[in-house]
Amino acid sequence: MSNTTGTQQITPELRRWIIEQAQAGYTAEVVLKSMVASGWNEDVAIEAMESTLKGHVESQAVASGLPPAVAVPEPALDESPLYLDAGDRQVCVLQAMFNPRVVVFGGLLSDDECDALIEAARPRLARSLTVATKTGGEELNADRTSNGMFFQRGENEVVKRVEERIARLVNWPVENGEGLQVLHYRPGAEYKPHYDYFDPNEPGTPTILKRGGQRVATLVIYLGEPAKGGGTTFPDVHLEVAPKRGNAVFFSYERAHPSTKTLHGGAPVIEGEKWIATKWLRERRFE
Ligand code: PD2
Ligand code: ZN
Repeated sequence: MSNTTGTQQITPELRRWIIEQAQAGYTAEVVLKSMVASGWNEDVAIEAMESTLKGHVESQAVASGLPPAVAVPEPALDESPLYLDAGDRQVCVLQAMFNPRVVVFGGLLSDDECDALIEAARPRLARSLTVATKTGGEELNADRTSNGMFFQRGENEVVKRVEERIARLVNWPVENGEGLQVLHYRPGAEYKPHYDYFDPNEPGTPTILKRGGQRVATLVIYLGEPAKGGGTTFPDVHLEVAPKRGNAVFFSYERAHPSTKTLHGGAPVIEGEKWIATKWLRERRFE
């Protein structure tokens, strides 16, 4: 029934016509008006235009060599709620951007939860490694001068609670998440701009993808705030998110490609110390 809405059918001819109108430069508003004038129900016309143009853009993207788009986590922001119900906590929506998809949350964690994660992580910190995409192993990286550690998924009560809250907030199964990673940045430490997805052109990537598929979204939670510096930057759109304790920045990427504009980095800390917890979300169960 995907091509019918009520009694009016969205035919291949209609889809072709919609694409032709768009290619001829007519705006969505003009095309919609003309469909309604010729007898189409407005809701059917909108659905026809949205699904047709989305499908067209996707097939053009794949035809031009981009990896196909996949489903990604997404908070329920359709009616622009000020708060989202994350199960055991109401989380504030402070900012939402569509391209790149970036959402800033306020009050995702309490101060006690931030402290509990820092204290559990502190004795286990080591110089951060990144995945070596050439081999699929891990390596020291000069672009990432923080210290870090990974919790196992569900490792302790706070980790479990936070993971369940995140799953509810962005509508993505707990099982698709990598373990929470805690990072500590001292003055001068930074994480140079990078993409979080695995580069499809690197030889080690197929091995990495066997476990859970691609990364499709990231949540960076600020646990401890520096006095100066240490924001999360998105250079393609000149955005910088302030590292406010308890807040978090979420971003998703439906394909492993720079067209998602999800290049991002951790700016150098200038004064004080920055602590974050990063949750990377995969396409499928990550076991
Ligand atoms: O610390 C950050 O703000 C940051 C920036 C970019 C963290 C990550 N990436 C990450 O953990 O992926
Ligand atoms: Zn990152």
